[in-house]
Amino acid sequence: MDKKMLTIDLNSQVMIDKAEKDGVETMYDRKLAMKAQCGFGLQGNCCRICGMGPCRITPKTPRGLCGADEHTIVGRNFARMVAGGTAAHSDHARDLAHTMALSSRDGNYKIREEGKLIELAKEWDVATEGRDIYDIAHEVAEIGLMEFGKPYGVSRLLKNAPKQRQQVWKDYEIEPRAIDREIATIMHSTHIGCTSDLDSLIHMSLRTSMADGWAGSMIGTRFSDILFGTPIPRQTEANLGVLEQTKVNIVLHGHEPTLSEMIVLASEDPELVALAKEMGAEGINLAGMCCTGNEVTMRHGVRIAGDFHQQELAIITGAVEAVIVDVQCIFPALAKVADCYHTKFITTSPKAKITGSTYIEFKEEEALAIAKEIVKEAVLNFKNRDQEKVLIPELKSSATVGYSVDAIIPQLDRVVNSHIDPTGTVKPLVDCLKSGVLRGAAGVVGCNNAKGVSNEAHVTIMKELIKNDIIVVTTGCGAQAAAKFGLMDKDAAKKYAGKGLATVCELVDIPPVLHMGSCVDISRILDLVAACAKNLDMDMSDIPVVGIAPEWMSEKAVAIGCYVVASGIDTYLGIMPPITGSSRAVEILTEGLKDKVGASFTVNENCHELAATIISDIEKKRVHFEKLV
Ligand code: CUV
Ligand code: SF4
Repeated sequence: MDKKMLTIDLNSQVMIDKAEKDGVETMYDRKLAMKAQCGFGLQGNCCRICGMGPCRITPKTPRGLCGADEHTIVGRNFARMVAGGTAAHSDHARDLAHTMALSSRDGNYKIREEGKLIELAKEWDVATEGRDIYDIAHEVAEIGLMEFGKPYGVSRLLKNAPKQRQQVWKDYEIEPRAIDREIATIMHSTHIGCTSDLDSLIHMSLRTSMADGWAGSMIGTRFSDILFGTPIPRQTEANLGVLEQTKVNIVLHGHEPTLSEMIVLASEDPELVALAKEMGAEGINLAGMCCTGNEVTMRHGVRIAGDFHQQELAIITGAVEAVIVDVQCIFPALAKVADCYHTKFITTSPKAKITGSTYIEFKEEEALAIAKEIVKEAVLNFKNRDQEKVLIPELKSSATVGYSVDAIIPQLDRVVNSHIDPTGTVKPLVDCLKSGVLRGAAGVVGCNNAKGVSNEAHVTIMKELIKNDIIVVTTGCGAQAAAKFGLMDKDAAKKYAGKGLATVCELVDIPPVLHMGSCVDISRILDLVAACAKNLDMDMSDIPVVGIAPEWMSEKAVAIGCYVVASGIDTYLGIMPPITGSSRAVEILTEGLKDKVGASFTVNENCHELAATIISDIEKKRVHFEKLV
């Protein structure tokens, strides 16, 4: 098979050829080498939870040594994926809460968004009158940190949901308690000899995922906005073509804005810019990758180098002086690829030390100084670039990004600088949904998965949806696919959108696909759907909105899928999760949950069929919706 057929991105195809020529192995080589994947693993019915295993379920051995059947084994594995994903997102949020606790008027981390802090303080019953903004910030940070380990009570963010949805959570008993507690409970309950009941394992998975969506991720986004500013629309470009021949190229990859914000500052430092010129470069060019890329493009318009599947390919351009990473979604392979070029692969987090990388530990207390040290490493490395090994592919697309809820609402309202009123100002959006000018809204999110062709499902599905007047909001690597393929260009509405959506886009001057941020920022999508539902006095499950993860791969994505379903939003996956070993698990997740939370999963690995199903389901949902309005 031709490796290049494994991606639809033309730049990636050029780089796959170059890798071959340079003798560098990439994920695409490893994918072809790994011919058959383990069938038990694919179905989720291999158990390695205790030392008597691994136990694999077959018709001849229908139970593990302890007697666990396929339903128990699949359920436990699934629950552990949710726990892993919730842990990753929430630990990211915890770091931001610690950063807010450190914030000070003359320190590296300041309060940028006082209004948002005060709004949150009021929500959390923190006194604001006559107090120093930093005292308020520190108290809010402390309360945020308590959400991780408080001994009693449930997430304090649940009350942002419509009351109907809160009741569903109460009745089904999935209101999450402290975030760490939910994760620990899953690890405990899936230990050998605890929960074997599948319904209970799935119930637990949903409750834990709620600690991600309606606690960890929400804290992550709110605190990031308070510290670094709420995104507003801005212009940028995306794809490997944003790397520059004549500048020091730094790729920022990973997740937490605490590091990347400081790198952005450091890269503008006059001394470092002067040093770059001394080295013979014209300046310093930052380019983002994965969710860190999303964070810095949303807040600064930093251009996007690429997505999860392009991390090796960026280095293969031979033009990258440093890849700077913190946590999550970083291929360990980057160390080896970087070795083939002059690129420095710089890890910074004690939570993600990678063999073969250069480790410079990032500490929030000395943030800017360390960021400058890291950028300096990159700048000094420019002289080592081997021009003969450089090939920067040409393509890049322009995109308008930065659509936080706070930006979308006034834009749709055509009122600039309006303050968000969670019940009032979504009216224009709600009216478009009611009248059917917009048939519905879809959140298309998530990763790239080598089980399919990189970017194909994202781009196919998004194009189909907008053609059918379904407005798309996106985060994560889905957002990067949209940006790379021109779907975030304001001209995209004319080219690809149906008549209704195109009219709305032209009227309010937005692209048909809106970039809402990183994966953690899916909390923004929850806020938006909740605001629409409240405006209509409906449950979130009553309105024609869907969640889609066409190319998901991470445990975080599994947690996200679960909390989106738990929020009453039907969720469509383009990759089958490892659950097919249990017919009952499939039945509960794709059907049974409907009765409990008003939504469920649909899976189809054919993206054309999946798009058609989504469109027809949205139309079905409209019938119900139109009766209610
Ligand atoms: Ni957090 S989780 S590959 S970077 S979206 Fe991209 Fe997004 Fe998946 Fe990772
Ligand atoms: Fe086997 Fe049971 Fe141990 Fe799993 S927990 S490895 S099924 S004995």
